[in-house]
Amino acid sequence: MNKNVSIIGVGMDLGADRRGVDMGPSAIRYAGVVKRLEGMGFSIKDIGDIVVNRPNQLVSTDHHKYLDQVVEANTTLAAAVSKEMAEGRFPLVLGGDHSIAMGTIAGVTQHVKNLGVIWFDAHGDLNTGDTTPSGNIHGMPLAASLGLGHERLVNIGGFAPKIKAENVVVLGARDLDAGERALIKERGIKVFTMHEIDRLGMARVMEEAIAHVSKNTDGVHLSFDLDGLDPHEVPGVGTPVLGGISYREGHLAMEMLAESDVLVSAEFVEVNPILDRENVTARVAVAMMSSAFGDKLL
Ligand code: HAR
Ligand code: MN
Ligand code: MN
Ligand code: MN
Repeated sequence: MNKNVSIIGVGMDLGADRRGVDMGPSAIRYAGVVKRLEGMGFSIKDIGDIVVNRPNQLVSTDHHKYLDQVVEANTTLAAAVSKEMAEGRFPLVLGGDHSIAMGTIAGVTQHVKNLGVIWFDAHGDLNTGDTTPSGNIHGMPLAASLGLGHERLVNIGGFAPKIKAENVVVLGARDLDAGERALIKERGIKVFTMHEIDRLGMARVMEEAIAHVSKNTDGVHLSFDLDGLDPHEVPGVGTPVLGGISYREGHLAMEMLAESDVLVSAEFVEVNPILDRENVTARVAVAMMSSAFGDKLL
């Protein structure tokens, strides 16, 4: 893996419409991400946080809360990610609500033509303005990256679509809305729900997932929503769903990803320190990162 890593924080919670994940980047830094990765031999450049403008009241544009601010922050993020990659560095983005994946992926795909994506999440994030039950944009970034939904979200970074449905794997899903289920079937998106993880085991699921996202792609992006893990282990997430991936399974998944050596970029999102205890969720995020980056026990 690329030994030069750029950390980019995005302290945004507008896509979730609930306070707390704006402090995610601070919590992850406090949990020692820089030291941990430096200890593994990585050269870390922390570029700090992207500026996010927060209005003092809710602004909603037809089924999309805070559309202007989310588009603006993601446009800035896409440029920052692209700049770091142009300098030959691996972007490691710290969220923030999951809407920031639109900006990360828009930046990465300026350098990687056919990008595979592993979407680690309790949710599908495959809603559009027509199907969203909440108007929260963090439920839409995977759809937008596939070119579906509001044209301003779809065109972040100035081009669309960013990725192809056949190059995506969703891992850990257990709360999918009706519109998302329909889209998964219609587009044939590969989804390993908790049912498949229970049934096949994480090792087999990851073998299949890695093969799927590596086929006909030039690199893989890891979009890691901490709520993919079980809330008993990571209570500090905005939208917890019971019955998630265990610490051990998540850890194994990340180790297998490291062994496959396909990652070109990664983001860790939805850490909410307000709902956490003793910053354990951010500490788990750092542990998952170090495994994904090839930390070895022996
Ligand atoms: N599916 C629901 C919606 O679109 C909830 C999604 C959001 N939560 C997340 N994203 N944390 O993964 O409103
Ligand atoms: Mn998500
Ligand atoms: Mn989620
Ligand atoms: Mn739901």
